[in-house]
Amino acid sequence: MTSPGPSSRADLPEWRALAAHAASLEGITLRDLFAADRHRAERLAFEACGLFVDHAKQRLADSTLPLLVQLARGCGLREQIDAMFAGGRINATENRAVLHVALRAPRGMRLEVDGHDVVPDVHAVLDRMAAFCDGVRQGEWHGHTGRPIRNVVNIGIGGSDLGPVMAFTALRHYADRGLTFRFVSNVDGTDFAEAVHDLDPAETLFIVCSKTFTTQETLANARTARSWTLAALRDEAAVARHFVAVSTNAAEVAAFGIDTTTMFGFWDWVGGRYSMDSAIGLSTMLAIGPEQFQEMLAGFRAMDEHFRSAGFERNLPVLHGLVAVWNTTFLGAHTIAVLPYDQYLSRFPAYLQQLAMESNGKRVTLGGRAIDDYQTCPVYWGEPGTNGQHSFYQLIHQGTRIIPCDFIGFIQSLQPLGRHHDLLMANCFAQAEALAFGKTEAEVRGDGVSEPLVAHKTFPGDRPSSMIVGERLTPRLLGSLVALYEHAVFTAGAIWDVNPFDQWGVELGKVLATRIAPELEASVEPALTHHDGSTAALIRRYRAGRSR
Ligand code: G6Q
Repeated sequence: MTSPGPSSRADLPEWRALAAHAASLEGITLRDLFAADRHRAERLAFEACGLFVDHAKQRLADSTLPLLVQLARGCGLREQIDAMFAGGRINATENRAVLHVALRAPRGMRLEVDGHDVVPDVHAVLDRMAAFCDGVRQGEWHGHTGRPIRNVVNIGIGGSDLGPVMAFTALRHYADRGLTFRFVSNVDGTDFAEAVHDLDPAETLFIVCSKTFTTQETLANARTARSWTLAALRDEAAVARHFVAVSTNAAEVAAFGIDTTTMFGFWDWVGGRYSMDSAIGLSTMLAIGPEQFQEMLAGFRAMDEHFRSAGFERNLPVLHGLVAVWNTTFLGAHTIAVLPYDQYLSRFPAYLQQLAMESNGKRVTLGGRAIDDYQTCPVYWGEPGTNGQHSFYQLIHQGTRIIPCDFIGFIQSLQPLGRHHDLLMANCFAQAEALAFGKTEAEVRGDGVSEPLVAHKTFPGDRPSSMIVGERLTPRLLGSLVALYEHAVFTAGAIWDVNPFDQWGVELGKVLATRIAPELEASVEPALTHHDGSTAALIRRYRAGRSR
């Protein structure tokens, strides 16, 4: 696992050129950049797959994008894209191919892993999912007592939860309103209890989503779900009608007691956070139906094709990834705010947090070198507009840190009510404008503001943002939007020389929790000498209270 070329990306001539370029932009503001180029807005806006992406309000001078594109070439991005689409084992630390693009490949296309064309396998699962979803939606698949399924509870965590929740929330407009959907992820029993408190077990279907089927939280919730179901239906045979599984691990699914004929499979070349369009999307398909799910896949596929074939200079995911690298690694931003101006995208920032931060939150290169000479992934966070404007936007406008923003909005609302949508989008555009251009001291004085308040009412501006605009939020558009970010994350990972497809950083906490759980539950006082003083004291305090 050694990476070719210089030991650090920062030693590349293209990197050095960009670092020098960033330094040369010191003191040049967005006002200056707009004043110098009347065509900036056209030059820095790009469009593909139904998405219009405007980077004009980013701190990009004439030569910035060309230099970033040269860096991408110098980092071997083209070769890495080709290797991904060729089914290469680019997830080197787990020795796996990375082929989520095969999940949306059309019938007849060939994508191979170790010489095996995986596309027919993908479509076989999609066909089984569609038959099952049609059965449930049409009432042919019913509960153990013959009652129709009216409630669907997805049990899963991380990649087996965030994608399904985000997609269901985003596409609710297209969902069958006769079905109630709930999502249980946390090992906190409250999550399960609140999700089912008003549901009838005779009408409830559980989808247990776990790639490995060994995840502690998911298995704990699935066991509790089984007890809850059997307490009401009092027949083991009910499990077969009320539980289906989505997994790569048939043996563990069978060991849990779920019939593998109602298991929907996927493959080790699909990472959890890249799996919402695999069988992990079963809840999505149940909600919106197989046809709309296919529409979503078509949106993913269009962006895949664009990513694979478009020149880097106009390639939406490549440019998006490069702008993120520019802001964080070269201009020093610590975080990126994701601000959807669409209530249906309320869970999109949370989804994107995992996608970006679990992928690129790494401190060693693919070759194993500790990265001590540049910053990798920023913190992603956000909330839907306009709510965020009344809470944290203050800091984005006038705080001491620069926080680049991704605004996301639509021309048409799915819920056109009076002036609501015009007001929503007016706020979206206004925020980006205010962040970029601010309000100078002179302008504030010009408003007649008293001298002691001038500094407080001044907006420094020069705060960068990108604007992503779609016509309306459809399943197809959602697919393209998610794929835009998937491939932008891939692009940034290629520049940072990290492996976006492993997640070793989640392991240590899991191991320690497995050790601590029996210490909390033991009837005899356990020896806690292997813990630090703080952790041992917390365990003692918990034990003392637990038995009260
Ligand atoms: C995602 C991660 C992680 C994973 C969960 C659930 O990329 O691998 O979030 O999805 O830990 O894992 P299982 O699906 O195996 O239960």
